[in-house]
Amino acid sequence: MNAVAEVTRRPSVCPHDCPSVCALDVEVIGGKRIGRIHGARDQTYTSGVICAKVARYWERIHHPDRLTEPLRRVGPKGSGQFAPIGWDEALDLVADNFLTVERELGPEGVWPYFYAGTMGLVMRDGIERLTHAKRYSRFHGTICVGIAWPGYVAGAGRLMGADPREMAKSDCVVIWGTNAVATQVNVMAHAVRARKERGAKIVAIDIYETETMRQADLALCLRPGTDGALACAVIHVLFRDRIADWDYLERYTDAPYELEAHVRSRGPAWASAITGLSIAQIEDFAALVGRTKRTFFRLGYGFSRQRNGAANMHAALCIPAVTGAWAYEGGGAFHSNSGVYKLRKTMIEGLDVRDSSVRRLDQSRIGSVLTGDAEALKGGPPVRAMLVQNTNPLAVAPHQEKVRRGFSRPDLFTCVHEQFMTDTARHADVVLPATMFLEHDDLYTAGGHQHLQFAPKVIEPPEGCRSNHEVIAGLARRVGAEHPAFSMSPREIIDWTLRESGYGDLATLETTRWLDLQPPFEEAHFLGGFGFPDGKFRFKADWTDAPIANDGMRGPWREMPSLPDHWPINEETDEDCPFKLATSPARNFLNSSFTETPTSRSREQRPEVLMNPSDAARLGLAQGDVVQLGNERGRTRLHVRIFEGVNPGILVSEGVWPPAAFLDGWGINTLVGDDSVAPHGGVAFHDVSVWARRA
Ligand SMILES: Nc1nc2c(c(=O)[nH]1)N[C@H]1C(S)=C(S)[C@@H](COP(=O)(O)OP(=O)(O)OC[C@H]3O[C@@H](n4cnc5c(=O)[nH]c(N)nc54)[C@H](O)[C@@H]3O)O[C@H]1N2
Ligand SMILES: Nc1nc2c(c(=O)[nH]1)N[C@H]1C(S)=C(S)[C@@H](COP(=O)(O)OP(=O)(O)OC[C@H]3O[C@@H](n4cnc5c(=O)[nH]c(N)nc54)[C@H](O)[C@@H]3O)O[C@H]1N2
Ligand code: SF4
Ligand SMILES: [Mo]
Repeated sequence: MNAVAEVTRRPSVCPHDCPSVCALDVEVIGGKRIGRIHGARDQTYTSGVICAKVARYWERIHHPDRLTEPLRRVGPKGSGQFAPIGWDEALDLVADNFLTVERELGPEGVWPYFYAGTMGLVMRDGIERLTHAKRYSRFHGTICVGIAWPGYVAGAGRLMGADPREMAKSDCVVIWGTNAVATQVNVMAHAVRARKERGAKIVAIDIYETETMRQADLALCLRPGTDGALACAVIHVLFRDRIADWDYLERYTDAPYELEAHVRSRGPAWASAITGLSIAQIEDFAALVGRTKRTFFRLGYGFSRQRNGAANMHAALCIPAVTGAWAYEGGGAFHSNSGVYKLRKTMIEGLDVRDSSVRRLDQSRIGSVLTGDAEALKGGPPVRAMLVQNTNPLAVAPHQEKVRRGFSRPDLFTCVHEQFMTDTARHADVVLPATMFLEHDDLYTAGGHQHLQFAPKVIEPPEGCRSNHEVIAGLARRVGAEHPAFSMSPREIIDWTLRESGYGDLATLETTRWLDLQPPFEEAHFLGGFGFPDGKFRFKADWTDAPIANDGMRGPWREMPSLPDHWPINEETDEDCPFKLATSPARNFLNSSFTETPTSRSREQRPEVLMNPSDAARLGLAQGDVVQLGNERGRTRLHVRIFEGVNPGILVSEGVWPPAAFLDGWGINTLVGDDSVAPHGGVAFHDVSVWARRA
């Protein structure tokens, strides 16, 4: 008998590290397998649109290479030689090692390490509860938002902005430093709607011709790390041509006269020399945003991944405060809404047992931490044991040579909880198989919008896989960590969190699927004042007073400009390293995730570097030749793609490919620095000086 399996639709939420956090309708076949995934139509931000890689998620969740049994290392570190063991045996082994390190070095010798492979709050952040309950070394998450957020809050005082759905009501949408077509497709959907329905202009600002740039009405392709100069020149024109909104400036900003005087010497000619844009392009852009009150500045992460990125984010954010666009629906700015939720995370993260005197180690400096850099270790003991969940530092973290050297240390014990045999898992002593989002319950906030969403378990996991929560609870029992949430279910933790935060309860949220927590117009547009005691937008950033969680001042923060400026602190090119490299996202991958799925893999083909034809000719390179890139941190070989859409002297390599996909086995992050970026740390992924030669 060959009965046709029944297809049902179940609600869910995309767990991947993407500002869109889409509401999903998932086809479930015969109660067991996943079919096509659709965007939920009635969630007003997702509005039925999701990216192609998640629509074909069956490729990832039913992938034949998924990890389904705990493994113990039997060969040298990184060799990939493992033998299966039982769950109890595996957890005992991890606990024994953690207890030994604790006895010998104190609890700070253990460093639980995680990131946003899943954005579900219970599965992502539950590991913090174990950290705090045991006083293990704390984790300072800087790799993604570390530069951008301080730049935004230095001006606005709070991490929120105009309702992102208002983009559809704008007359001009400026997509600044984000390749939205690839990285958060919904931004494009709303902007294109504004173009169709109201004739809105779309401006894109990037350093090469991305798909987003191709779809824009005005595409500004500037030199990497020069957005601050562009912003200054725009502000110069706004004052010069008397299109600055002085009523708004007087009422809502801290130092408009100083700003006006300051940008007088920073006009289009000055900025043209720095940015590489023409004077006419800068004038046109300034006139457009100055004369279009409903201009929506959608500020992305990409342009913050420079050593001067925080200053540039702040500079760009100053523009709508000069035009007064904030006062209009469809006007203002948006970077992230992470500041709107204000959830009580006591149960999820164990905040009630957190000891602030325990050292915090910087996620981005994992290579330095693991290779014994005293400053990165904050003068404390070495790290000798790690639990890694939801992240793949051997591919995604900067200065890969140091990271790999660290993970290869014979005296370091590593447990990696993963869905696939990533590079990080391959270097582990114990590998544990993890569930995927459709196989567990979780609660989701978002960066790119304002919904709080619940996603229930939809199918059973493969036999052998356990959720992050189960692993954390299982380890807690074995290492003597105490907290009530270790014996609660994810549903109980979510219910407690919702109730205590004033968001009803889980039963209700499960029925409604999401809560729209967008603050009222007046608040989101800061019409009652910005997030500082005097309510004023700060043109004069006080970098030591950023109202955002941080771990103190980092990098050359003392040299940061206060008023918007071009801050020339980025890696210089010179005779030895004449190219600037950016490591921008690949459309079909999400960081290192989806590098394992067949369609994504075949669309992206292989690691490549985009190079202008004139540079290629000078180096004697033809399309598809192998090129070697290097700097003082290391070198790697990959194929060249000759491309007119990247300017001479600029190189772009898209995607965080597994190191093994490169000809020498060294990933693109071999070239990226792990020095702390001002003011609070983070990685300058798109600010890399390199040499290039025919290999
Ligand atoms: N398909 C896909 N989607 C993703 C991801 C992915 O890897 N692939 N990653 C996810 C994650 S974790 C995040 S944080 C977001 C990030 O998404 P985005 O906010 O889009 O940030 P980036 O991907 O870092 O870079 C965006 C663009 O900034 C450009 N850029 C680099 N330097 C500069 C500069 O100095 N000035 C300007 N104006 N532009 C510059 C890059 O070339 C790139 O095209 O995307 C998420 N979504
Ligand atoms: N060169 C370069 N490097 C970059 C960037 C760049 O632009 N250029 N971007 C940086 C940015 S913005 C970020 S945010 C980081 C992100 O870096 P990562 O956080 O490492 O992101 P992913 O590569 O997606 O890896 C997440 C891992 O989590 C696993 N995972 C997913 N869900 C679960 C789960 O429920 N449980 C467990 N145990 N595991 C799970 C996935 O299988 C995957 O291997 O990368 C950074 N690295
Ligand atoms: S656009 Fe982002 S949030 Fe939406 S489905 Fe794709 S990866 Fe997930
Ligand atoms: Mo990120």
